[in-house]
Amino acid sequence: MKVKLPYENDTIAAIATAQGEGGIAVIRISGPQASNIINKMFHDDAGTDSSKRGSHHLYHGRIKDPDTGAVVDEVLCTLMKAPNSYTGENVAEIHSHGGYLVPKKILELLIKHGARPADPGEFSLRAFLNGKMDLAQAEAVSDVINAQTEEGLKQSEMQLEGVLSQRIASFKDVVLDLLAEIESQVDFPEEDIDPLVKKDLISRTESLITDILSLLATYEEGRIIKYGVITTILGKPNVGKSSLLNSLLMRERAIVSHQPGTTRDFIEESIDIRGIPLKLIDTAGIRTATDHIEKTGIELAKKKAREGELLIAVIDGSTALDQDDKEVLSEINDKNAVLVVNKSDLGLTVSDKELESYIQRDRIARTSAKKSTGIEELKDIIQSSLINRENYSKDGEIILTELRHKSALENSVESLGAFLKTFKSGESPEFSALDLRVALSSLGEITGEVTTEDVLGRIFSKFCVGK
Ligand SMILES: Nc1nc2c(ncn2[C@@H]2O[C@H](COP(=O)(O)OP(=O)(O)OP(=O)(O)O)[C@@H](O)[C@H]2O)c(=O)[nH]1
Ligand SMILES: [Mg+2]
Repeated sequence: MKVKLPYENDTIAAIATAQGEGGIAVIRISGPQASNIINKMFHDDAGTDSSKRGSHHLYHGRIKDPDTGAVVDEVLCTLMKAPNSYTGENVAEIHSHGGYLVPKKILELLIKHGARPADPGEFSLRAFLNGKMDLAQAEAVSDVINAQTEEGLKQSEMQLEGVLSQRIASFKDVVLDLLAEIESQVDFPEEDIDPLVKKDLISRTESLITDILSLLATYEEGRIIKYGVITTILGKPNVGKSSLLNSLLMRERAIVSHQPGTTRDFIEESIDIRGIPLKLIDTAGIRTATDHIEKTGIELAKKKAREGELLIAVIDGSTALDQDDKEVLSEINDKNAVLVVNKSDLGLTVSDKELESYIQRDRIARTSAKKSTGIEELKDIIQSSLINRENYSKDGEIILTELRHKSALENSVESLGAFLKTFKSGESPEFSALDLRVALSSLGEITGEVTTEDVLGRIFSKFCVGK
């Protein structure tokens, strides 16, 4: 989306619900002409004069084509007058019957009578521009819609509530205080700063840097929770890869058979492991195959393993390691990997000692995919291989999920570091104040006080239409 500031305040409309079969659909319109346009086509049951209809009331009635008088649908309609609406403008919502045709017809009527089709995210963009929410909150709207796990949703809801924004505001307060004190010195350039005051300013800056760094450390977890991890299951034929997939999913998704070479193509499934969304890929067993289709499947399996962020290598622990297993284990290399020693119910013959040269002991899980044992331990190992335990957030703590926020915080730490350096070396207060101003502006980028048309365009174009 191209955003041009200042924003032209026309009237936009879109279908806000997912297209397709459904009980109801919501068509939304926002802007100065919203009520005029709605009043041309909505007729409530009581025949109320449109000027007498209350704001934030739900009216039952009909949408009629203003040109022909033909009834389009029986609907519920509400008008939310500015500034008390999502966008801060006049907003109307029509709740019509669902499906493809009815909402499309209503949207066409709105457009014919003066509205413009909304761009993706344009309602939220307007909400941001009209001060209804800050930029971090607006970003959270799309995160709530796209959340893949309960944990991801919880984080997005917290960000939407403004928890991250408050944290950033508390950082900004510290910088503003520092700035006020430093700038008060500008008027007395001939006097040196009291050493006690200087010491205090330094220690406040240092503790601010520590606080920002501790928020930055949560990004590892945040990124994973938001975007998920592509995870490939790799192993020679018949070791139980598909059984393991089924066991993790707790349903019979993939075909399992005693015949080696059962899985040919790869199978992709999403799963929530301890709050982490994994895209789990079951692949064809790795061996020296002669069959063309199987060979292609094996090449694909290796490719998937190299592309994935996490590798789950599987061996049959009830039999000795052979050349095919060793080839699979060689794929671990320097990858983030977990090793599953499967078929533990048959008794394990492969020892840790044999596996040590391939992988650390704490990355080895012993399972029986057939009996679903060892699966919880495997989940623990997957979780700890993705998120460093020390960085794990405490319950209810906000974490960083957005690269944009991470970069801005890193920049602010850099500027605070530069401030410390110049300030400690006794540079003029005016000079050190400059770095504090840059730090403040980096923090302001997160909540959107400092922003550009480009940044806004990039953020809101990722939204769906109607949000
Ligand atoms: N006893 C025992 N048998 C298992 C276990 N896991 C899988 N099997 C059996 O091993 C055979 C192969 O299982 P699959 O899950 O199809 O193996 P795979 O690794 O996907 O095999 P390919 O798709 O051919 O590469 C089946 O007969 C499974 O029932 C286990 O933990 N214990
Ligand atoms: Mg299989």
